[in-house]
Amino acid sequence: MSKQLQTSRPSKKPLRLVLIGKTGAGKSKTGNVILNNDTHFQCASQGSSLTQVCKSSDAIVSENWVTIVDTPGLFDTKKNNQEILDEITKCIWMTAPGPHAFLFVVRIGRFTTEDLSTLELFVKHFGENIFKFMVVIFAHYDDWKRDGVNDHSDIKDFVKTLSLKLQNIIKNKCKDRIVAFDNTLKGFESRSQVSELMSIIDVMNKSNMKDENEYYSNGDYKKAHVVIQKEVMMEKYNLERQCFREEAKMQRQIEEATDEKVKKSLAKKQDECRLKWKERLNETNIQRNVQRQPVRIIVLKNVLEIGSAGLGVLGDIIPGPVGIGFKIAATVAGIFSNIFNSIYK
Ligand SMILES: Nc1nc2c(ncn2[C@@H]2O[C@H](COP(=O)(O)OP(=O)(O)OP(=O)(O)O)[C@@H](O)[C@H]2O)c(=O)[nH]1
Ligand SMILES: [Mg+2]
Repeated sequence: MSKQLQTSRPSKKPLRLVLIGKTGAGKSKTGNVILNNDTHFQCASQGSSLTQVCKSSDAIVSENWVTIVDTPGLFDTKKNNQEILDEITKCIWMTAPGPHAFLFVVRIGRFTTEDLSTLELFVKHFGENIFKFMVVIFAHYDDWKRDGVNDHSDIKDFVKTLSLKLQNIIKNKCKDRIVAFDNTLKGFESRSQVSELMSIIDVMNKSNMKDENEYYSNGDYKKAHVVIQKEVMMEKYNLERQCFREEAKMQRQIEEATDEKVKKSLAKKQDECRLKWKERLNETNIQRNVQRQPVRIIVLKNVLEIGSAGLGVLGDIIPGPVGIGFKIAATVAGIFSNIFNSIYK
């Protein structure tokens, strides 16, 4: 290659966050505020519940590549068990190999049994260990201050007014990891509450890393990780084939061109194309795209339902073209990788 290829995406530390909480607590809005853009998640209008399915979005925040999964207020939307399980499977898919933090969003001053039920639903599925990775976000801080029904401007004092059960969750289980969010703020003030959250997550991560668990994981997450890696491999193989065909076609055109000007312009086009392909073939980018595609979740659903059948033989246990695809991809990907490594790495 004539020029050193560079990728335009910065290599930031990935941070995977899951928003949980009851309907109307402010999860989607908080997600937008963290990602610094109101277009990531749709917010509910007064009194109606909006988010119906899990959605993932990402952006760079404080030097991290932050992926946030917004979840529906599972308990309040009266979903049946199967629908709840489907949403949890999606959440696992989108945050595999595991979330660095579960952000439990509560509307300050309105902590109810529904908030607790939502939390319990997640604890039931993910286990008590989830608390090691939990931060409580008190949203609607502006409303609470304006209501003036409290004598406490500090949320630490506010926590002392809560029921003993809630105080226990916050103090003993979440180790006082709390932060107030006024989602109506803009500019510097808005960013400073996000920075406070990021440093709480950072301290929590460091402490969890000492136990060799920077992010939350369980058996389902481990299975999801294996499935995603295989999907990434297949996707990479398909993209490399496309890229190979395009490269060969361009090379032929350059060799066949007789006019020097045309040759030069084709060579320039080839360089631009290689740059584009380098970006598309980047494994982190492929993985990000794979984890964004809801249709792929069906594969994970199959695996979780099959349970202990064994992950090493995914190609055998997953029926149909996907299973066959795994086997073919494993064999052929190696051959293609060698060719592409020489051009694109
Ligand atoms: N004043 C004020 N309004 C907020 C705040 N956070 C969220 N809201 C508003 O509260 C309403 C509900 O917020 P959402 O973020 O949609 O709530 P949600 O938890 O995602 O709700 P579901 O999607 O139904 O589960 C929206 O109108 C938001 O704009 C806040 O800190 N202050
Ligand atoms: Mg929502």
